[in-house]
Amino acid sequence: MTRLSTNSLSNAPASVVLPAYDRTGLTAGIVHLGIGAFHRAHMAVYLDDLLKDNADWAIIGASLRRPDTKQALGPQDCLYTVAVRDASGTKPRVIGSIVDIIDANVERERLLETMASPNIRIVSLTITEKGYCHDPATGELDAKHPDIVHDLANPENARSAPGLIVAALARRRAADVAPFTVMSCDNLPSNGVTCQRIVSRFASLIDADLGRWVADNVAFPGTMVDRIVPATTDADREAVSKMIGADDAWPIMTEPYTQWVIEDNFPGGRPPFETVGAQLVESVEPFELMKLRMLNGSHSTLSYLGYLAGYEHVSDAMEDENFVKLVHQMQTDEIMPTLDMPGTDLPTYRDQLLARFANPALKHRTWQIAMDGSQKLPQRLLGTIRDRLASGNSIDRLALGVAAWMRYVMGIDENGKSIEVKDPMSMRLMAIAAEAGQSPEALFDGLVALPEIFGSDLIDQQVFKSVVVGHLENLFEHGASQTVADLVVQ
Ligand code: NAI
Ligand code: CS2
Repeated sequence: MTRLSTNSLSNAPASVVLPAYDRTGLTAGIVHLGIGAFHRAHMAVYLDDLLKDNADWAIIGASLRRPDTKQALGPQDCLYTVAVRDASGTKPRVIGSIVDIIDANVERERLLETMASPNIRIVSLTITEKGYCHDPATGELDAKHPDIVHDLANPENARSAPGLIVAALARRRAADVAPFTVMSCDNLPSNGVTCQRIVSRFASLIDADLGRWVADNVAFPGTMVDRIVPATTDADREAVSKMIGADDAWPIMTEPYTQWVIEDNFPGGRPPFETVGAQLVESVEPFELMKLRMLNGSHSTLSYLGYLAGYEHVSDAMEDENFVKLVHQMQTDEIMPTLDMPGTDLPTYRDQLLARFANPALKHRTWQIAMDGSQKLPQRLLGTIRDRLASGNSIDRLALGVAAWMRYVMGIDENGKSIEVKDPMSMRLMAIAAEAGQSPEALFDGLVALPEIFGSDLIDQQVFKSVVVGHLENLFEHGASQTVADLVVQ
Protein backbone atom coordinates (compact mmCIF):
# COMPACT_ATOMS: atom_id res chain seq x y z
CA MET A 1 0.00 0.00 0.00
CA THR A 2 1.28 3.53 -0.78
CA ARG A 3 2.26 5.87 2.08
CA LEU A 4 -0.21 8.58 3.02
CA SER A 5 0.97 11.77 1.27
CA THR A 6 -0.36 14.72 -0.73
CA ASN A 7 -0.30 12.56 -3.85
CA SER A 8 -2.19 9.68 -2.23
CA LEU A 9 -5.16 11.85 -1.24
CA SER A 10 -6.69 11.71 -4.73
CA ASN A 11 -7.19 7.96 -4.29
CA ALA A 12 -8.77 8.16 -0.84
CA PRO A 13 -12.22 6.51 -0.50
CA ALA A 14 -15.17 8.91 -0.45
CA SER A 15 -15.74 8.06 3.22
CA VAL A 16 -12.49 9.82 4.20
CA VAL A 17 -12.82 13.54 4.95
CA LEU A 18 -9.92 15.49 3.39
CA PRO A 19 -8.53 19.01 4.00
CA ALA A 20 -10.94 21.55 2.49
CA TYR A 21 -8.22 23.99 1.48
CA ASP A 22 -5.13 24.25 -0.76
CA ARG A 23 -2.18 23.41 1.48
CA THR A 24 0.30 24.99 -0.94
CA GLY A 25 -1.12 28.38 0.00
CA LEU A 26 -0.55 28.00 3.73
CA THR A 27 1.97 29.88 5.86
CA ALA A 28 2.69 29.16 9.53
CA GLY A 29 1.47 31.48 12.28
CA ILE A 30 1.89 29.00 15.13
CA VAL A 31 4.70 26.87 16.53
CA HIS A 32 3.40 24.04 18.70
CA LEU A 33 5.77 22.43 21.18
CA GLY A 34 4.85 18.82 21.98
CA ILE A 35 3.36 17.63 18.69
CA GLY A 36 1.83 14.57 20.35
CA ALA A 37 -1.44 12.69 20.13
CA PHE A 38 -3.60 15.20 21.94
CA HIS A 39 -2.56 18.26 19.94
CA ARG A 40 -3.17 16.39 16.72
CA ALA A 41 -6.67 15.35 17.80
CA HIS A 42 -7.58 18.72 19.26
CA MET A 43 -6.00 22.08 18.34
CA ALA A 44 -4.75 20.86 14.95
CA VAL A 45 -8.33 19.82 14.07
CA TYR A 46 -9.78 23.18 15.08
CA LEU A 47 -7.13 24.84 12.88
CA ASP A 48 -7.91 22.42 10.04
CA ASP A 49 -11.49 23.68 10.22
CA LEU A 50 -10.51 27.36 9.82
CA LEU A 51 -7.51 27.36 7.44
CA LYS A 52 -9.69 27.68 4.32
CA ASP A 53 -10.26 31.36 5.11
CA ASN A 54 -7.25 31.93 7.36
CA ALA A 55 -4.29 30.53 5.41
CA ASP A 56 -1.62 32.27 7.54
CA TRP A 57 -2.40 30.24 10.68
CA ALA A 58 -0.88 26.87 9.80
CA ILE A 59 1.13 25.01 12.45
CA ILE A 60 4.80 24.10 12.62
CA GLY A 61 5.14 21.29 15.14
CA ALA A 62 8.19 20.66 17.31
CA SER A 63 8.89 17.45 19.13
CA LEU A 64 11.10 17.82 22.18
CA ARG A 65 11.32 14.21 23.36
CA ARG A 66 9.86 12.05 20.56
CA PRO A 67 12.12 11.96 17.46
CA ASP A 68 9.81 9.24 16.10
CA THR A 69 7.17 11.91 15.49
CA LYS A 70 9.14 13.48 12.64
CA GLN A 71 10.22 10.05 11.40
CA ALA A 72 6.54 9.11 11.12
CA LEU A 73 4.99 12.31 9.79
CA GLY A 74 7.83 13.77 7.75
CA PRO A 75 7.45 11.28 4.88
CA GLN A 76 3.68 11.91 4.91
CA ASP A 77 3.96 15.66 4.15
CA CYS A 78 2.90 16.00 7.84
CA LEU A 79 -0.52 14.59 6.93
CA TYR A 80 -2.16 12.13 9.32
CA THR A 81 -5.57 10.65 10.07
CA VAL A 82 -7.82 11.45 13.00
CA ALA A 83 -10.12 8.43 13.53
CA VAL A 84 -13.18 9.41 15.57
CA ARG A 85 -14.55 6.30 17.22
CA ASP A 86 -17.63 5.31 19.20
CA ALA A 87 -20.12 2.44 19.30
CA SER A 88 -21.52 3.50 15.90
CA GLY A 89 -18.17 3.02 14.16
CA THR A 90 -15.09 4.98 13.02
CA LYS A 91 -15.01 8.19 10.99
CA PRO A 92 -11.58 8.91 9.38
CA ARG A 93 -10.45 12.43 8.56
CA VAL A 94 -7.07 13.46 7.12
CA ILE A 95 -5.67 16.59 8.79
CA GLY A 96 -3.42 19.01 6.92
CA SER A 97 -2.96 21.93 9.34
CA ILE A 98 0.58 20.92 10.36
CA VAL A 99 2.93 21.99 7.57
CA ASP A 100 6.33 21.18 9.07
CA ILE A 101 7.83 19.22 11.95
CA ILE A 102 11.06 20.08 13.72
CA ASP A 103 12.91 17.63 15.92
CA ALA A 104 14.10 19.99 18.65
CA ASN A 105 16.96 17.75 19.65
CA VAL A 106 18.70 17.83 16.28
CA GLU A 107 17.29 21.02 14.73
CA ARG A 108 17.38 23.37 17.72
CA GLU A 109 18.75 26.35 15.79
CA ARG A 110 16.06 25.98 13.12
CA LEU A 111 13.42 25.79 15.85
CA LEU A 112 14.69 28.93 17.60
CA GLU A 113 14.96 30.82 14.32
CA THR A 114 11.40 29.78 13.44
CA MET A 115 10.04 30.81 16.85
CA ALA A 116 11.89 34.13 16.54
CA SER A 117 10.42 34.98 13.12
CA PRO A 118 7.70 37.70 13.12
CA ASN A 119 5.09 35.58 11.30
CA ILE A 120 4.95 33.25 14.31
CA ARG A 121 2.46 34.96 16.61
CA ILE A 122 1.55 32.04 18.90
CA VAL A 123 3.65 29.34 20.55
CA SER A 124 1.36 26.68 22.01
CA LEU A 125 2.23 23.68 24.16
CA THR A 126 1.16 20.14 25.00
CA ILE A 127 4.37 18.91 26.61
CA THR A 128 2.81 16.88 29.49
CA GLU A 129 2.69 18.15 33.04
CA LYS A 130 6.33 17.14 33.63
CA GLY A 131 7.49 19.26 30.68
CA TYR A 132 7.08 22.44 32.73
CA CYS A 133 9.95 21.43 35.04
CA HIS A 134 7.96 22.70 38.00
CA ASP A 135 7.01 21.73 41.53
CA PRO A 136 3.51 20.20 41.02
CA ALA A 137 2.34 21.24 44.50
CA THR A 138 3.24 24.93 44.13
CA GLY A 139 3.42 25.48 40.35
CA GLU A 140 6.83 27.15 40.78
CA LEU A 141 9.81 26.54 38.49
CA ASP A 142 12.08 23.81 39.88
CA ALA A 143 15.48 25.51 39.42
CA LYS A 144 17.16 22.25 40.45
CA HIS A 145 15.49 20.26 37.66
CA PRO A 146 18.31 18.74 35.55
CA ASP A 147 16.94 20.27 32.34
CA ILE A 148 16.70 23.70 33.96
CA VAL A 149 20.20 23.45 35.44
CA HIS A 150 21.46 22.56 31.97
CA ASP A 151 19.53 25.33 30.21
CA LEU A 152 20.55 28.06 32.66
CA ALA A 153 24.17 27.13 31.95
CA ASN A 154 23.59 26.74 28.18
CA PRO A 155 20.71 29.08 27.24
CA GLU A 156 21.35 28.89 23.51
CA ASN A 157 21.44 25.11 23.73
CA ALA A 158 18.22 24.76 25.71
CA ARG A 159 16.41 21.42 25.84
CA SER A 160 13.49 22.27 28.13
CA ALA A 161 10.31 23.99 26.97
CA PRO A 162 10.83 26.97 29.31
CA GLY A 163 14.43 27.26 28.08
CA LEU A 164 13.46 27.17 24.40
CA ILE A 165 10.65 29.68 24.85
CA VAL A 166 12.93 32.13 26.68
CA ALA A 167 15.75 31.71 24.15
CA ALA A 168 13.33 32.55 21.31
CA LEU A 169 11.81 35.49 23.21
CA ALA A 170 15.31 36.83 23.91
CA ARG A 171 16.03 36.79 20.17
CA ARG A 172 12.80 38.65 19.43
CA ARG A 173 13.56 41.24 22.10
CA ALA A 174 17.09 41.77 20.71
CA ALA A 175 15.67 42.19 17.20
CA ASP A 176 12.90 44.48 18.45
CA VAL A 177 10.27 41.99 17.24
CA ALA A 178 7.05 41.83 19.27
CA PRO A 179 6.81 38.66 21.41
CA PHE A 180 4.60 35.71 20.48
CA THR A 181 1.73 34.71 22.75
CA VAL A 182 2.39 31.55 24.79
CA MET A 183 -0.66 29.28 25.02
CA SER A 184 -0.44 26.22 27.25
CA CYS A 185 -2.90 23.45 26.34
CA ASP A 186 -1.78 21.10 29.11
CA ASN A 187 -3.80 19.72 32.03
CA LEU A 188 -2.16 22.04 34.54
CA PRO A 189 -4.13 24.07 37.10
CA SER A 190 -4.32 27.71 35.92
CA ASN A 191 -2.14 26.64 32.98
CA GLY A 192 -1.72 30.19 31.63
CA VAL A 193 -0.69 31.75 34.96
CA THR A 194 1.43 28.71 35.82
CA CYS A 195 3.24 28.84 32.47
CA GLN A 196 3.82 32.59 32.86
CA ARG A 197 5.25 32.10 36.35
CA ILE A 198 7.62 29.37 35.17
CA VAL A 199 8.80 31.11 31.98
CA SER A 200 9.20 34.53 33.63
CA ARG A 201 11.17 32.98 36.49
CA PHE A 202 13.45 31.13 34.08
CA ALA A 203 14.02 34.36 32.11
CA SER A 204 14.88 36.29 35.27
CA LEU A 205 17.44 33.64 36.22
CA ILE A 206 19.08 34.24 32.84
CA ASP A 207 18.88 38.04 33.05
CA ALA A 208 16.82 40.23 35.38
CA ASP A 209 15.86 42.71 32.62
CA LEU A 210 14.77 39.86 30.34
CA GLY A 211 12.66 38.48 33.16
CA ARG A 212 10.95 41.83 33.63
CA TRP A 213 10.41 42.17 29.87
CA VAL A 214 8.77 38.72 29.69
CA ALA A 215 6.56 39.43 32.70
CA ASP A 216 5.53 42.83 31.28
CA ASN A 217 5.17 42.03 27.58
CA VAL A 218 4.34 38.36 26.95
CA ALA A 219 0.74 37.11 27.07
CA PHE A 220 -0.02 33.67 28.53
CA PRO A 221 -3.74 32.99 28.02
CA GLY A 222 -5.15 30.07 29.98
CA THR A 223 -7.11 27.27 28.35
CA MET A 224 -9.32 24.35 29.26
CA VAL A 225 -8.84 21.52 26.80
CA ASP A 226 -10.82 18.33 26.57
CA ARG A 227 -10.79 15.37 24.20
CA ILE A 228 -9.93 11.81 25.21
CA VAL A 229 -7.01 10.68 23.05
CA PRO A 230 -5.44 7.28 23.85
CA ALA A 231 -1.94 6.45 22.60
CA THR A 232 -2.06 4.87 19.11
CA THR A 233 -1.44 1.11 18.83
CA ASP A 234 -0.20 -0.97 15.90
CA ALA A 235 -3.71 -2.38 15.55
CA ASP A 236 -4.97 1.20 15.15
CA ARG A 237 -2.36 1.88 12.45
CA GLU A 238 -3.42 -1.23 10.56
CA ALA A 239 -7.14 -0.49 10.84
CA VAL A 240 -6.82 3.14 9.76
CA SER A 241 -4.44 2.41 6.89
CA LYS A 242 -6.97 -0.10 5.52
CA MET A 243 -9.76 2.47 5.95
CA ILE A 244 -8.00 5.30 4.08
CA GLY A 245 -6.28 3.15 1.46
CA ALA A 246 -2.79 4.37 2.35
CA ASP A 247 -0.20 3.65 5.05
CA ASP A 248 -0.48 6.16 7.89
CA ALA A 249 2.46 5.68 10.27
CA TRP A 250 0.80 7.59 13.12
CA PRO A 251 -2.97 8.04 13.00
CA ILE A 252 -4.73 9.43 16.05
CA MET A 253 -7.70 7.73 17.70
CA THR A 254 -10.22 9.80 19.58
CA GLU A 255 -13.84 10.29 20.60
CA PRO A 256 -16.53 12.49 19.05
CA TYR A 257 -16.51 14.90 22.03
CA THR A 258 -14.21 17.90 22.00
CA GLN A 259 -14.13 21.13 24.00
CA TRP A 260 -11.76 24.11 24.05
CA VAL A 261 -12.15 27.14 26.30
CA ILE A 262 -9.58 29.90 25.75
CA GLU A 263 -8.86 33.19 27.52
CA ASP A 264 -9.04 35.88 24.86
CA ASN A 265 -5.61 37.47 25.37
CA PHE A 266 -3.59 37.49 22.13
CA PRO A 267 -1.86 40.89 21.64
CA GLY A 268 -0.21 39.62 18.42
CA GLY A 269 -3.51 38.38 17.00
CA ARG A 270 -5.07 34.93 16.80
CA PRO A 271 -7.09 32.75 14.47
CA PRO A 272 -10.92 33.10 14.76
CA PHE A 273 -11.16 30.11 17.10
CA GLU A 274 -14.74 31.03 17.94
CA THR A 275 -15.81 30.30 14.35
CA VAL A 276 -14.92 26.63 14.76
CA GLY A 277 -16.48 25.85 18.13
CA ALA A 278 -13.95 27.07 20.69
CA GLN A 279 -15.24 29.26 23.54
CA LEU A 280 -13.41 32.56 24.11
CA VAL A 281 -13.75 33.75 27.71
CA GLU A 282 -12.27 36.31 30.08
CA SER A 283 -11.33 33.70 32.70
CA VAL A 284 -10.94 29.97 32.10
CA GLU A 285 -10.58 29.11 35.81
CA PRO A 286 -14.07 27.73 36.57
CA PHE A 287 -14.09 25.64 33.37
CA GLU A 288 -10.61 24.29 34.15
CA LEU A 289 -11.47 23.42 37.76
CA MET A 290 -14.61 21.60 36.64
CA LYS A 291 -12.77 19.57 34.03
CA LEU A 292 -9.62 18.76 36.03
CA ARG A 293 -11.69 17.63 39.02
CA MET A 294 -14.69 15.95 37.38
CA LEU A 295 -12.98 14.30 34.41
CA ASN A 296 -9.33 13.99 35.37
CA GLY A 297 -9.92 13.25 39.06
CA SER A 298 -12.26 10.43 38.03
CA HIS A 299 -9.87 9.28 35.31
CA SER A 300 -6.94 8.95 37.71
CA THR A 301 -9.09 7.15 40.29
CA LEU A 302 -10.33 4.73 37.64
CA SER A 303 -6.81 4.23 36.30
CA TYR A 304 -5.18 3.12 39.58
CA LEU A 305 -8.12 1.10 40.91
CA GLY A 306 -8.84 -0.27 37.43
CA TYR A 307 -5.25 -1.33 36.82
CA LEU A 308 -5.05 -3.01 40.25
CA ALA A 309 -8.36 -4.78 39.58
CA GLY A 310 -7.02 -6.11 36.29
CA TYR A 311 -8.88 -3.80 33.90
CA GLU A 312 -6.62 -2.87 30.96
CA HIS A 313 -8.84 -0.08 29.65
CA VAL A 314 -11.08 2.55 31.23
CA SER A 315 -14.00 1.13 29.23
CA ASP A 316 -13.36 -2.29 30.81
CA ALA A 317 -13.56 -0.79 34.31
CA MET A 318 -16.79 0.94 33.31
CA GLU A 319 -18.36 -2.46 32.71
CA ASP A 320 -18.00 -3.10 36.46
CA GLU A 321 -21.11 -1.61 38.06
CA ASN A 322 -19.30 -0.98 41.33
CA PHE A 323 -16.71 1.13 39.51
CA VAL A 324 -19.47 3.08 37.81
CA LYS A 325 -21.18 3.65 41.17
CA LEU A 326 -17.88 4.73 42.75
CA VAL A 327 -17.21 7.37 40.11
CA HIS A 328 -20.83 8.53 39.98
CA GLN A 329 -20.93 8.92 43.78
CA MET A 330 -17.49 10.57 43.92
CA GLN A 331 -18.51 13.12 41.28
CA THR A 332 -21.98 13.75 42.73
CA ASP A 333 -21.25 13.76 46.47
CA GLU A 334 -17.64 14.93 46.71
CA ILE A 335 -16.60 16.88 43.58
CA MET A 336 -19.68 18.72 42.30
CA PRO A 337 -20.28 20.46 45.67
CA THR A 338 -16.82 22.08 45.33
CA LEU A 339 -17.60 23.64 41.93
CA ASP A 340 -19.17 26.98 41.09
CA MET A 341 -20.40 26.72 37.51
CA PRO A 342 -23.46 28.90 37.08
CA GLY A 343 -25.27 27.99 33.87
CA THR A 344 -23.70 24.54 33.67
CA ASP A 345 -25.90 21.53 34.38
CA LEU A 346 -23.36 19.52 36.38
CA PRO A 347 -25.47 16.30 36.61
CA THR A 348 -25.72 16.28 32.82
CA TYR A 349 -21.97 16.99 32.51
CA ARG A 350 -21.36 14.07 34.91
CA ASP A 351 -23.58 11.66 32.97
CA GLN A 352 -21.87 12.71 29.72
CA LEU A 353 -18.47 11.97 31.31
CA LEU A 354 -19.60 8.49 32.39
CA ALA A 355 -20.78 7.76 28.85
CA ARG A 356 -17.46 9.00 27.44
CA PHE A 357 -15.49 6.79 29.84
CA ALA A 358 -17.64 3.81 28.80
CA ASN A 359 -17.02 4.35 25.05
CA PRO A 360 -16.33 0.73 23.98
CA ALA A 361 -14.49 1.81 20.82
CA LEU A 362 -11.84 3.84 22.65
CA LYS A 363 -9.15 1.63 24.15
CA HIS A 364 -7.68 4.06 26.69
CA ARG A 365 -5.24 2.08 28.83
CA THR A 366 -5.46 2.51 32.59
CA TRP A 367 -1.66 2.22 32.60
CA GLN A 368 -1.34 5.25 30.30
CA ILE A 369 -3.54 7.46 32.50
CA ALA A 370 -1.72 6.19 35.59
CA MET A 371 1.52 7.68 34.18
CA ASP A 372 3.08 10.73 35.87
CA GLY A 373 0.76 10.57 38.89
CA SER A 374 3.12 12.76 40.94
CA GLN A 375 2.48 15.53 38.41
CA LYS A 376 -1.28 14.95 38.22
CA LEU A 377 -2.55 14.21 41.76
CA PRO A 378 -2.32 17.80 43.08
CA GLN A 379 -4.75 19.28 40.56
CA ARG A 380 -6.92 16.19 40.07
CA LEU A 381 -7.58 14.97 43.62
CA LEU A 382 -5.67 16.86 46.33
CA GLY A 383 -7.16 20.29 45.63
CA THR A 384 -10.67 18.85 45.89
CA ILE A 385 -9.73 17.02 49.10
CA ARG A 386 -8.41 20.26 50.63
CA ASP A 387 -11.67 22.03 49.81
CA ARG A 388 -13.74 19.18 51.28
CA LEU A 389 -11.64 19.06 54.46
CA ALA A 390 -11.86 22.84 54.87
CA SER A 391 -15.67 22.60 54.76
CA GLY A 392 -15.73 19.58 57.07
CA ASN A 393 -17.17 17.27 54.42
CA SER A 394 -16.44 13.65 53.54
CA ILE A 395 -13.53 12.63 51.32
CA ASP A 396 -14.10 8.86 51.30
CA ARG A 397 -14.09 8.29 47.54
CA LEU A 398 -11.51 10.95 46.70
CA ALA A 399 -9.22 9.45 49.34
CA LEU A 400 -9.59 6.03 47.74
CA GLY A 401 -8.13 7.51 44.56
CA VAL A 402 -5.10 8.69 46.53
CA ALA A 403 -4.80 5.34 48.34
CA ALA A 404 -4.94 3.49 45.02
CA TRP A 405 -2.11 5.65 43.68
CA MET A 406 -0.04 4.91 46.79
CA ARG A 407 -0.71 1.18 46.33
CA TYR A 408 0.13 1.44 42.62
CA VAL A 409 3.56 3.06 43.13
CA MET A 410 4.62 0.03 45.17
CA GLY A 411 5.24 -1.38 41.71
CA ILE A 412 3.77 -4.82 42.39
CA ASP A 413 0.23 -5.72 41.32
CA GLU A 414 -2.26 -7.94 43.16
CA ASN A 415 -0.89 -11.02 41.43
CA GLY A 416 2.68 -10.27 42.47
CA LYS A 417 3.66 -9.06 38.99
CA SER A 418 5.72 -5.90 38.63
CA ILE A 419 4.05 -2.69 37.49
CA GLU A 420 5.99 -0.34 35.19
CA VAL A 421 5.51 2.85 37.22
CA LYS A 422 6.23 5.65 34.70
CA ASP A 423 6.73 8.89 36.62
CA PRO A 424 9.52 11.50 36.83
CA MET A 425 9.68 10.65 40.55
CA SER A 426 9.34 6.86 40.15
CA MET A 427 12.72 6.02 41.74
CA ARG A 428 11.92 8.02 44.88
CA LEU A 429 8.33 6.79 45.06
CA MET A 430 9.28 3.13 44.75
CA ALA A 431 12.14 3.51 47.24
CA ILE A 432 9.70 4.94 49.79
CA ALA A 433 7.26 2.11 49.06
CA ALA A 434 9.98 -0.52 49.44
CA GLU A 435 11.03 1.03 52.75
CA ALA A 436 7.42 0.86 53.97
CA GLY A 437 7.17 -2.87 53.30
CA GLN A 438 3.66 -4.18 54.01
CA SER A 439 2.71 -1.35 56.40
CA PRO A 440 -0.10 0.84 55.00
CA GLU A 441 0.66 3.54 57.59
CA ALA A 442 4.38 3.58 56.77
CA LEU A 443 3.56 3.80 53.07
CA PHE A 444 1.25 6.76 53.70
CA ASP A 445 3.74 8.49 56.00
CA GLY A 446 6.56 8.11 53.49
CA LEU A 447 4.61 9.43 50.50
CA VAL A 448 2.65 12.23 52.20
CA ALA A 449 6.00 13.66 53.32
CA LEU A 450 6.80 14.56 49.68
CA PRO A 451 6.12 18.32 49.51
CA GLU A 452 6.33 18.40 45.70
CA ILE A 453 3.10 16.40 45.65
CA PHE A 454 1.33 16.91 49.00
CA GLY A 455 2.59 20.38 49.89
CA SER A 456 3.31 21.06 53.55
CA ASP A 457 -0.25 20.88 54.93
CA LEU A 458 -1.65 17.41 54.23
CA ILE A 459 1.08 15.70 56.29
CA ASP A 460 -0.60 17.13 59.41
CA GLN A 461 -4.18 16.41 58.30
CA GLN A 462 -5.33 13.58 60.62
CA VAL A 463 -8.68 13.03 58.87
CA PHE A 464 -6.86 12.70 55.53
CA LYS A 465 -4.43 10.20 57.06
CA SER A 466 -7.01 8.04 58.76
CA VAL A 467 -9.25 7.78 55.67
CA VAL A 468 -6.40 7.07 53.25
CA VAL A 469 -4.71 4.55 55.59
CA GLY A 470 -8.07 2.85 56.12
CA HIS A 471 -8.43 2.41 52.36
CA LEU A 472 -4.84 1.21 52.06
CA GLU A 473 -5.51 -1.46 54.68
CA ASN A 474 -8.49 -2.66 52.63
CA LEU A 475 -6.52 -2.57 49.40
CA PHE A 476 -3.72 -4.59 51.00
CA GLU A 477 -6.14 -7.11 52.54
CA HIS A 478 -9.00 -7.40 50.04
CA GLY A 479 -7.71 -5.93 46.77
CA ALA A 480 -9.14 -3.16 44.61
CA SER A 481 -12.32 -4.85 43.37
CA GLN A 482 -13.55 -5.77 46.84
CA THR A 483 -12.51 -2.43 48.31
CA VAL A 484 -14.56 -0.61 45.67
CA ALA A 485 -17.53 -2.91 46.20
CA ASP A 486 -17.37 -2.37 49.98
CA LEU A 487 -17.23 1.42 49.62
CA VAL A 488 -20.00 2.12 47.16
CA VAL A 489 -23.54 2.68 48.37
CA GLN A 490 -25.42 -0.13 46.67
P1 NAI B 1 1.99 12.25 23.85
O1 NAI B 1 2.88 11.35 24.63
O2 NAI B 1 1.38 11.79 22.60
O3 NAI B 1 2.79 13.60 23.52
C1 NAI B 1 3.52 14.23 24.52
C2 NAI B 1 4.39 15.29 23.85
O4 NAI B 1 5.10 15.94 24.88
C3 NAI B 1 5.42 14.67 22.92
O5 NAI B 1 5.55 15.47 21.78
C4 NAI B 1 6.72 14.71 23.72
O6 NAI B 1 7.84 14.95 22.88
C5 NAI B 1 6.49 15.90 24.62
N1 NAI B 1 7.17 15.76 25.92
C6 NAI B 1 7.12 14.71 26.76
N2 NAI B 1 7.89 14.96 27.85
C7 NAI B 1 8.40 16.20 27.69
C8 NAI B 1 9.27 17.05 28.44
N3 NAI B 1 9.78 16.63 29.60
N4 NAI B 1 9.58 18.27 27.95
C9 NAI B 1 9.08 18.69 26.77
N5 NAI B 1 8.25 17.95 25.99
C10 NAI B 1 7.93 16.73 26.45
O7 NAI B 1 0.86 12.71 24.91
P2 NAI B 1 -0.52 13.45 24.56
O8 NAI B 1 -1.62 12.45 24.53
O9 NAI B 1 -0.31 14.34 23.39
O10 NAI B 1 -0.76 14.34 25.87
C11 NAI B 1 0.11 15.43 26.09
C12 NAI B 1 -0.56 16.37 27.07
O11 NAI B 1 -1.76 16.88 26.50
C13 NAI B 1 -1.04 15.69 28.36
O12 NAI B 1 0.02 15.53 29.28
C14 NAI B 1 -2.09 16.67 28.85
O13 NAI B 1 -1.45 17.74 29.51
C15 NAI B 1 -2.69 17.16 27.54
N6 NAI B 1 -3.96 16.47 27.26
C16 NAI B 1 -3.97 15.17 26.82
C17 NAI B 1 -5.20 14.55 26.57
C18 NAI B 1 -5.30 13.12 26.13
O14 NAI B 1 -6.39 12.52 26.25
N7 NAI B 1 -4.23 12.51 25.64
C19 NAI B 1 -6.46 15.27 26.76
C20 NAI B 1 -6.33 16.60 27.29
C21 NAI B 1 -5.10 17.17 27.52
C1 CS2 C 1 -5.95 11.51 31.02
C2 CS2 C 1 -6.11 12.79 30.21
O1 CS2 C 1 -3.87 10.56 30.47
C3 CS2 C 1 -4.49 11.20 31.32
O2 CS2 C 1 -4.01 11.63 32.37
O3 CS2 C 1 -6.69 11.68 32.21
O4 CS2 C 1 -5.18 12.85 29.17
C4 CS2 C 1 -7.54 12.84 29.65
O5 CS2 C 1 -7.69 11.84 28.64
C5 CS2 C 1 -7.84 14.20 29.07
O6 CS2 C 1 -7.59 15.22 30.01
C6 CS2 C 1 -9.26 14.29 28.55
O7 CS2 C 1 -9.54 15.59 28.11
